[in-house]
Amino acid sequence: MYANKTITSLLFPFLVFIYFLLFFHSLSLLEPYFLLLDHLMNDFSPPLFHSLSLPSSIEGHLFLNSFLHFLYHFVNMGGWLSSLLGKKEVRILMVGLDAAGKTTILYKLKLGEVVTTIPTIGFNVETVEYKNLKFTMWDVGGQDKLRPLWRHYFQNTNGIIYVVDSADRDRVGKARAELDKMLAEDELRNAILLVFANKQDITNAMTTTEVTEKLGLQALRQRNWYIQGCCATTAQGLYEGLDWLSANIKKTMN
Ligand SMILES: Nc1nc2c(ncn2[C@@H]2O[C@H](COP(=O)(O)OP(=O)(O)O)[C@@H](O)[C@H]2O)c(=O)[nH]1
Ligand SMILES: [Mg+2]
Repeated sequence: MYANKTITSLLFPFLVFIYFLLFFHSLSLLEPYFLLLDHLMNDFSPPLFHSLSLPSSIEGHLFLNSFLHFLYHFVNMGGWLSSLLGKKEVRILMVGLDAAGKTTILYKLKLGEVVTTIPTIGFNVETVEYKNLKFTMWDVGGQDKLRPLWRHYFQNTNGIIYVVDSADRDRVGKARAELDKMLAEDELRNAILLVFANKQDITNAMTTTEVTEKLGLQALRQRNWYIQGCCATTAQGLYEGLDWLSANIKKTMN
């Protein structure tokens, strides 16, 4: 009788806890719909409001918008919880020569706010965090004096995105040299490599086959790599590349 009571008193809070976890998790599954709704509200709000005869006044719009934001953050909390419980943090390093298109890619992905930090003069690091995903990015090919600073960002990197300007035939040799130096770093030995052959929209740009050859990718040993042609300004090819990255990072993390 006494033991029974103890078990029940322990079981109840436990069940309540599990219930809340499941509740938040199920909410996180709805996130894409909330995002879509939010997007629609922001971009097409006047026609949408008229057609649905929702309040078209500024106050009404603000109210709906903040309500959606509240819902969105509420839902995101579920995502945060489930990432805390299950998924590990994923770190992606995006590097390449200046003007390759890295910043354009980062903004095009619309993952959130891009934060620029300048720890030392001449070393700009841009970061974006999206759920359990951390993007860190900077230009390579500058002063070698700054290289020791990079190490700090290498640890626990799951994937490298190397961005190449396919139209820049003059500097592809330099791009190769920088890639080789990067891949020689011990902390990056387990990181998989995605090469974005960017600016495919420019006539006479090198094809992915040409970029593969010029970077010497075929010669890479013990490195899981993939090359994807893309155009950062139109986002063409970006998601195909990231699909490969996420599928292959998943494999290494299990
Ligand atoms: N035509 C074309 N221009 C691009 C493309 N991606 C980036 N650019 C341009 O290249 C320049 C450098 O891009 P940016 O993102 O600042 O390069 P980063 O130095 O690697 O960050 C900018 O003027 C971009 O608009 C592309 O796919 N096609
Ligand atoms: Mg940049």
